[in-house]
Amino acid sequence: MKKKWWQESVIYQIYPRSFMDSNGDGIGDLKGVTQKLDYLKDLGIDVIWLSPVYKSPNDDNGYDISDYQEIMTEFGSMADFDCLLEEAHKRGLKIIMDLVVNHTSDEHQWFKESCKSKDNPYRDFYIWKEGNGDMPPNSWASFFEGSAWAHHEETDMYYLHLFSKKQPDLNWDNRVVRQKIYEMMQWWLDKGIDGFRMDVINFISKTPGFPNGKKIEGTPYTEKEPFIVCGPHFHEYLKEMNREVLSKYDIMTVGETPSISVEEAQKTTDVNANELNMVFQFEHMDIENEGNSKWSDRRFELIELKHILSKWQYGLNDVGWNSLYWNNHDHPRVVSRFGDDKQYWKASAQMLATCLHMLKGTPYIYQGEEIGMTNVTLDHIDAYKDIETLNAYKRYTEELGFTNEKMMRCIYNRSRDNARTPMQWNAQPNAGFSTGSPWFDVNKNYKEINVESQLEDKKSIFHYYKKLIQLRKSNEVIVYGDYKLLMPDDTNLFVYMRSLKNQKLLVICNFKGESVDFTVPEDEKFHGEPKCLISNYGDVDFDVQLKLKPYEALVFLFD
Ligand code: TEU
Repeated sequence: MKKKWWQESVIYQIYPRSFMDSNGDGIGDLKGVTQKLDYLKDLGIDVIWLSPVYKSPNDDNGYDISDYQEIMTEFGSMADFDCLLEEAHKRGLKIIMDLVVNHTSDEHQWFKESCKSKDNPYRDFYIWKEGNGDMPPNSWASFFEGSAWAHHEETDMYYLHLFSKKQPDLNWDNRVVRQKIYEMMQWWLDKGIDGFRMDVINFISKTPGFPNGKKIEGTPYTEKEPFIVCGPHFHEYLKEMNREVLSKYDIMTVGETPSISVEEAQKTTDVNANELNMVFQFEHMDIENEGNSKWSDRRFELIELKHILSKWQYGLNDVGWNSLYWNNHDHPRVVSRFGDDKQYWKASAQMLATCLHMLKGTPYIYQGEEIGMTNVTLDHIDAYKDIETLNAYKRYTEELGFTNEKMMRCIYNRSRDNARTPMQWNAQPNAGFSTGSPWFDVNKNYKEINVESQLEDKKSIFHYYKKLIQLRKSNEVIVYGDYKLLMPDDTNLFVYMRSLKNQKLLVICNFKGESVDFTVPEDEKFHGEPKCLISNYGDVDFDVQLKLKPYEALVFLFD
């Protein structure tokens, strides 16, 4: 396979609302991002993924777009965007934009027109259906609670919204809709942006007839996934988009694809398929789910995590390409989730970084991950902002019998707001994020966990990430080596090997807050001079038997 720049890159996700506020209004903005470009350059990343910065009423923090070609007023102006792009490019950093085209905001001009009458030219831009008597057209639930259909009084019909009521789904089966989207993408690409992260892109093609699936226990709803995930025209539309837009530029694309299977991911990311470069699979993000619900207070099990990640490593080894991530704006902070954010905060954050960055694929870092930012525990539900969290709290406590205590535990465990507290820049008020009053609470631990202190400390999590990124640039085996899981049944250690030509990389990660013994499996032979490439407690000489410290990570290169 021909090598690609995006395979050798490391991508850094910015959630602009919480990154850096340049004008003291409490909300992060584009000028704030520009101010921090040198910081990102120093970290060593190659590409920035900007979460949505378009005009939006912010029902879902910008994932509800009312104009794709305008910048959200709170974030600045188009001139600010152009300046950011230019300054990023000057530093050799690329920028990819979030492309949210499964749905728009209900305040988008297209939707406003669509609502006017049944024969409005824009009516068919969205998915309108007659009700079933007094009931919605089918029994699908929205991802944000309640029916996935909203009743429109004036025309007495229902429109589909897989997410909030204010996020009506576009009708991709309408050729004009697709054409409008492609034109808009082209407009951004002609500005010089370097690609797209495509929001729930595998939901764009729905099964005609909108059938009900299996009943979901304890709810009035039925399963919708079989009819929305990688639906009948999914690949056809992606190929069309690629032909008409993507293939004309040297860019990268990553699809956000909940519930995607390995087979579908292969079909989507196969270079010969001409669809997308990579996708975000969700299996390891759903690891603590209870049945269909993410609202659990369970902790993950390492065996299961190893099994999932290995499945994806093997599955996309020859065909396709993996995106590697522990975090984004929708998931809890990894050091709290799979590590220990108290006693072994630093060691476990570094171990987790090692474990992810040595896998095969393109690594993504979510803002604050590089300094080990943690989950947040706000005292009261009223302090939370995320629409998914707030709606779930209401339904689980009012209808499903969860006590406040139980639901708050689930929220501490899984809420998207864990990832959305402002970036911790220094120990000044509001963590240096804003001179005003931040739109969302700063995590109380900002005096201990912040960028400034970690820049000074050569042994910090920040410097460890920096080294991991540098290693990728100087060791092809990290990018292209084949993956093999060792010791699959070990409940404490995640051990794997990467190999390319004569080189072998042995990665040993201790997921336990205790010492654990390691013995090289008998059938594995390592030749050549072993070199410790990186480790989080100081370098160690290779031996066939080792004692790993709590959350220790060791990477040996055999050359
Ligand atoms: O997320 C899609 C998605 O699957 C999430 O809603 C997910 O189910 C949930 O966050 C898990 O808790 C994308 C965006 O990343 C998210 O921020 C948006 O809310 C959503 O699409 C709608 O645009």
